[in-house]
Amino acid sequence: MFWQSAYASTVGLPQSSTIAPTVDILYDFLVYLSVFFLILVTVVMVYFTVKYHRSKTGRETAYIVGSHTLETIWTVVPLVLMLFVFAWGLKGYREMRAPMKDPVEINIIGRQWLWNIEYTNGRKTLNELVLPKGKPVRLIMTSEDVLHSFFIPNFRIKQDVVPGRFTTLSFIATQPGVHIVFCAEYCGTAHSDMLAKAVVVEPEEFDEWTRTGKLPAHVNLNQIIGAVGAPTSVAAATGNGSSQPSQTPAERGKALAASKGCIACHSDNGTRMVGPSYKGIFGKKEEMADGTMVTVDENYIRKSLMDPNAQIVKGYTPSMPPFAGLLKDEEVNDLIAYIKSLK
Ligand code: HEC
Ligand SMILES: [Cu+2]
Repeated sequence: MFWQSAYASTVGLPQSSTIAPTVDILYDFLVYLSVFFLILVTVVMVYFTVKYHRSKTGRETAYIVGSHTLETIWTVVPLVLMLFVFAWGLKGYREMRAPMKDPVEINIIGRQWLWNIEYTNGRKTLNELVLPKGKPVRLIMTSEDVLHSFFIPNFRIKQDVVPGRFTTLSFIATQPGVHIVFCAEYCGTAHSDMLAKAVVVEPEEFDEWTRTGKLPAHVNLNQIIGAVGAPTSVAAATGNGSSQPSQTPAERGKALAASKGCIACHSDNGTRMVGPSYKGIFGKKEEMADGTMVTVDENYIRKSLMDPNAQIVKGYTPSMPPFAGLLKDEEVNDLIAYIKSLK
């Protein structure tokens, strides 16, 4: 029956990440609250319809001008309820957004209509996100063309993927197996085929996979957990993860820094040149020429490359040429990985 699948696909999904129960409890509360008021309003309405029916003789409609008490009640009660739900939602949101300790970082580039995924050792996959069970993971995502949205229903996480900047998702997956990933932002004709699989394995199996590209034998990529009504042709093009990476993104970034001429102005060993050294800048708080403080993160570096004069590091002249249009998204990711590696 349609209502059974509707139920299963909204409230009956497996809870496969640490945040999933937090999201579900609030969702259930909203559903039960709505049902409570639906019943309350319906019962009162039906009761009044019968009680004050026109056929009842000997009654004259009273002239009622209003009631401040009633109006106050039906304003204040929903207000309090809404604020309560807001505070509860905010708490969950902040939990989701809090930075995690030593996450496994994974770069994702969305494009019409697939997901390119790359790990810090250079292993690349198409539409196949392999994850270690019970370990913090941080996805660093961007889009090459239009807006996409990375959505793993079983994990209860969803984030827009935006061209020209990075957005991130942090989570801990708890259930081994294969989970479906949807693009949740309409992005053109093949949007509904923009599917991927999140494959959760034990941490040792994950390490093995990042080294060799071999998933453990017990993983069946066609057995998707809790995918009610999901298309059977999910991401047919999964799994080119078996090709051995020849270089890590950081190594490619180092080569790029040379070939794109960055080394003329930037050192990797802390020496000040025309521009600041890359060494140890990632994650640092820096002062800009206008006195504002910024934290060097992925978005800041991207901005520094594309539009260097938007934010000038204090003590330097704005002499860096803009690289907008000269660097591909992959190259920006590689340069960031390189700068990150210079601790
Ligand atoms: C002509 C010299 C020059 C070249 C070439 C150059 N930069 Fe810069 N870069 C600078 C200067 C000067 C600054 C500091 C002023 C500013 O913030 O724009 C800077 C700032 C930066 C910052 C911010 C550093 C910080 O401490 O906040 C990053 C990141 C950066 N450059 C990366 C690069 C990369 C990557 C390339 C090559 C693709 C590159 N730069 C090429 C001169 C250069
Ligand atoms: Cu999409």
